[in-house]
Formats: sequence, structure tokens, C-alpha cells
Amino acid sequence: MSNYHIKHLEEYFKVYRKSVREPENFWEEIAEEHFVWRKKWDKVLDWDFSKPAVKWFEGAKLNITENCIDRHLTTKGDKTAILFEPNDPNEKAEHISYNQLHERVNKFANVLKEQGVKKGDRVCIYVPMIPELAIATLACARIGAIHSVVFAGFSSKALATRINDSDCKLVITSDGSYRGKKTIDLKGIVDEALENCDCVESVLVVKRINSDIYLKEGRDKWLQPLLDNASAVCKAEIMDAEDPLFILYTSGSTGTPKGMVHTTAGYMVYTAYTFKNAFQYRDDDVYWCTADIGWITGHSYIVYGPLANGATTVMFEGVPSYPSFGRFWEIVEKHKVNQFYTAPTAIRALSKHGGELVEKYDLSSLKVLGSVGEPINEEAWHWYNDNIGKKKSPIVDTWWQTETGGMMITPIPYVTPTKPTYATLPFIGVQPALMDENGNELKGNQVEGRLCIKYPWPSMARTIWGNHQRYKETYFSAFDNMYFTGDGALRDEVGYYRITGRVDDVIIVSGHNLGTAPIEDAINEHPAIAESAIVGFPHDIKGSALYGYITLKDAGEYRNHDNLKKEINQLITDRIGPIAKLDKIQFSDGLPKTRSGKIMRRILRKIASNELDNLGDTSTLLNPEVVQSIIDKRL
Ligand code: 7RM
Repeated sequence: MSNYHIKHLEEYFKVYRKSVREPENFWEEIAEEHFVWRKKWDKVLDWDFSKPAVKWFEGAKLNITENCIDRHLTTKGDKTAILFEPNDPNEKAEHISYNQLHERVNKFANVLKEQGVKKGDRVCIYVPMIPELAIATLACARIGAIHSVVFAGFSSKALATRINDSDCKLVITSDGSYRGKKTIDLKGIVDEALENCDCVESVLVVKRINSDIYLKEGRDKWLQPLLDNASAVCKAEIMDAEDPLFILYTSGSTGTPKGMVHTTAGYMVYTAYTFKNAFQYRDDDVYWCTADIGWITGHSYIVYGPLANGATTVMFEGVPSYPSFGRFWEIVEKHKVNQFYTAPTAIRALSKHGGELVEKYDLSSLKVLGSVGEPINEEAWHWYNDNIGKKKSPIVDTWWQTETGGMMITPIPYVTPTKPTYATLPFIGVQPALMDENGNELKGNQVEGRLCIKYPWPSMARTIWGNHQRYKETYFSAFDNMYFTGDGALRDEVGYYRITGRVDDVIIVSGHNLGTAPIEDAINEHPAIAESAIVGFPHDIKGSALYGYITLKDAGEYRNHDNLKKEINQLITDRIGPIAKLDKIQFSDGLPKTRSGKIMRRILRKIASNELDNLGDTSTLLNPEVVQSIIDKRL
């Protein structure tokens, strides 16, 4: 039996038990047998959550790019590593083999060196979803520089904050980017940001849209001529297991973004292992994750996890709606995608706008469907299952976070029986705990509480860049000796987990704890409704009452809104009980979303509570314009 590839439920239980009883032996075996090391570790794990300090594979020496690229060259040199699908469907897709990837990463790494980048330096990567984005991250890893990828949809202000926080000395960007019918002037955004960043010495610019851009003398350079002159041989820098690999910023509920620091060996081992199992990846499969590499999902499951397994990973430059809402399915058909990984918000949009477009395409290559980023509601789960998976492809609802580096609670497809809206069972090596408000662990099944993790796993973030104290306060102070996720969860009668949402989304109405997700699920069952978000607002008698923001499908616009409101509350009464009925219902054209598609309930909560003067920064939203229209129509 290979513990690396789980194929049956009994095997999962057996391996899981081993991973909990003898974690060090377990991870040592996985690390030993499936990766290449320049030197093995002296100690598998050293940890103390009270500091907090966690070290995996201490003393080991390696380079992650040797694991993601070099070691595949003898057996898979000609296999496609990265399959690039451009924004414009008429532009040819690009197949980058492992040999070619090797050459391009080495050249890029040599260019970085020439620019004076050294081991431990921070490099900001602000590049759209083109191959150079993945290549740039790997080039940094090749020479031991710490990459900080900033999603190329963030504003200049957000970019400057992130560049300054980690003192980046070099920025990689492009002249611009394509997004559906639009082009975006990325270089202009970088120029604006750099007016406030003294740490940046040079900027490398990838040519993508052939726009006429300004190059600042002595600072900015086109990348291509430098690559043309660079050697294709760059020795991999030998890194310590615990050397930082990258920083990735995640916004907290308050304050400045947190630069989560991920280190080398543990991150590599865990992302590779979860990728293999959660997608049941087999050698000739084509895998596609629709996320952007600017998010952790892209880092772990477009770049590192797939490449460490020698997989073919699709990178898509465009958007789901261009040239039509059938684009995702067109790509699945064209590249015969076997594993498809996306977010519930995309699933809902695709079901709303282009349900009939699905039929046009041959989706028979699909074997596994993934979901990530927020709780997947019941209606979206069924639509995905019925229309995309044709009831044959299991849905893996993968719960995890930027901070966890890799998937934490997820079914293993064809192994773990799935259940709609449930992330099901902890992944191998993950020890979840549900806690009550008094800090007691809720043992047994059929309990609901705050989701914590009791024991270290290899890919956990080690600190917040420049602020270890904040790391400790945010994640290790709510409960003794535990990592607190900020999420709530319940464990059902067989031990399956359902993530109920951020704990700050729990609303107590007349003394009853109500999770927003089940109420939203009930509402979303209504055929006229596209999306909903529930928040609490202060109420004299109930303490808190419920305010619902609801967007309608096109068909719903023609309905009488008062009747709709009655039907919504009837649905809630039927599904949950009268206690969960909404006091106020506002129909709106959209809901404010983060760039990664999460509904910004914080803003909706403030509007519902009439706290309009302190809405916080809305400029990083995907759709800042909806905020004003929601305010104008508030109840
Ligand atoms: C991977 C990612 C993390 C937060 C997390 C949850 C929510 C993510 C799921 C989910 C329910 C899921 N990282 N979340 N996945 N909630 N079911 N399958 O999204 O740092 O951007 O967000 O996202 O609240 O704490 S993240």
C-alpha cells in the first residue's frame, strides 16, 4: 500500500489514524519517498503553539524547483507542464513542456540575479494570468528570493501597501492585461504605486498587450531582451527547509493586510500530497483550476502542487463571461479537462447566465469537480453536480485558507462519499476541533462550534511578515494551544464537517444562534433568486434581527416584490423555522464582493445598521459601484 495515493475509504481511515498517532513517522515517509532532497532533515517536527513556533523537516536542504521541474525531465521532459489558454479564444493556446519550463525558469532566474536579486530578497510580482506569472514565481524560488504575488486586479494603493510592507526591491509586471473585451493598464498602476515605494530599485516589464508605456530611466526594463541574453543554466539555490518561500497577503477583518509567510519543505510536501489525493490526479490527466495565481489557491493548486506531481496544469487568462458564459465549458471540451476546480460564486454566475450554454459542449472528460473559497450553497452544489458533473463526477468541497497553505477538510473523490454543502472529513494529518465560547472542546458528533486545529500540519503559515505578535494574537490566542481558523463548523452524525461561515457571521436572534449560510441556502432555492446575503442589525427586542440583501435573476425582475418577500419568508419558515425569518428584505442589483468572490458582509452589516460614515476601504472590491446603490435603497 502506498500512503501517497489513497484509493479506498478503508485506506483513508487507516492512513488517517497513522497520521494522527505517529505524525512524525507518517510525514517522514511521505517526504522521503516522494521528493528530492539535497540533504535529509535532522528532525521531522518541532512545535510550540504558545510561541507560536513550528518547524518541519528542520535541517533538510532542498530547492522546490528541483522538485517541481528538474526531477521530471528524464521521464516527462516533453509532457505539457503549463497549458496556457489566452483571453481571446482565437489566440492559440500555448503548451509549455517541462523541458521548456526548465529553460524559461532558469533564464528568468538568471535575469533576476543580474538585477541584483539575492537569496532572501523580496520580489513583488504583479502580473496577469500569463505564463510569465508562474515562471516568475518559480524563478524566485530557483534563486531563493521570496516572492510576493499581488493579484493584478488590486489598485495602486493596495499594491503600494503590500510592496512597502515587505520591502520589495524588484517588481515584475506587464505593460497591461486582457480581461474579456477590456485591457487594463497595469504598468500605469505600478507607476502610481511606486511614487510611494522607496524600496523598489528596478521593474521588469513583460510585453503582453503591446501598449505604448512609459519606462522610467534606470528603473524599468523590458524583460524579453534580458531573457534573450540570459543563460539557460541556473543552479538551484540550496534552501533550508524553513527558509521562506513566499509571502502572500490576506485581508483581515480589521487593519492592514497580513503578509502570511510560507516556508519551503513543509509547504511543498503538503500541497503536493493534497493535490494528488483531492483530485485523484493520474499521469495523463489535464487539470484546471480557474483561480488566479494572485490567491493562495493559485499558488498551491496551479503552480506548486500540480508541478510537484509532474501534472499538466491549465492557466486561463480570461474571464468566465467572455466571449460568452459558455467559455469555461468550451475550454473543458477543447483541452479535455479531467479535474476542474472553481469557486461557488463562479458556479452561481454560470448557472444564472448561461445554464443553457452547458449543453453545447462535450464535458465527458471531467472526472472530478472542485469547489473552494466559501461555503457552497445547496442549489449551486446541485446545479454543478447535475449539469457539469452529470451526476458522475464527485464534487470535492475543499475547505482551507491562505494561512493553512493547503486543503484541510475535503473529500477524496471516489473515496469519501460526498454530501451536499459538506467539506466532509479532515485530510490526512489534520486534527480539527470544535470549540465552544468558553474554550471547551465539543467532543462527539452532532455538535457545532468554532473550528480550530489542534496539531501542526506541514504547510501552515509560520508567521505574519514583520509582525509575529499579530500572528500570535490573531490565530493562537482565542483558544489555548490551538490554531483558530475564524470559521464556524458543525460535525454531523457520522463525523462529517460542514463549514458554516466566518464566526463573525453568526447572528444571534432572540437568543438563537443562526448561521447565515443555511438561511441563504433556503432563500436561494427560490427560482427567481440569484444570490443573497444575510446580516444582522440591532433590534430592540430580539437583540439582533435579520436583514437580507437579495439579487434577482432576470425573470425575477418582473415579479411583484411584495409577493416575493412573502415567498422568501415562507421558504425560510419551511426550511429553518419562523425564528429565521427576515425583518428586512432589500432587492439590489449586486452584492459587494472581494476580488476573490467572497461577499463582503462587513459592508452590508454596516449599511443595515445605518453606520454609514465608517464603511472602510471599498476600493479593493470587485464592484465598488454597487455599494452606493445599496446605500441609496436601504430600508
Ligand atoms: C482557499 C481560500 C479562507 C476563508 C475560510 C472560509 C472560506 C474557503 C471554503 C470556505 C466554506 C469551503 N483561502 N472558505 N473554502 N468556506 N467552504 N470549501 O479561499 O484565505 O482566501 O479564504 O474562505 O471562511 O476561512 S482564503
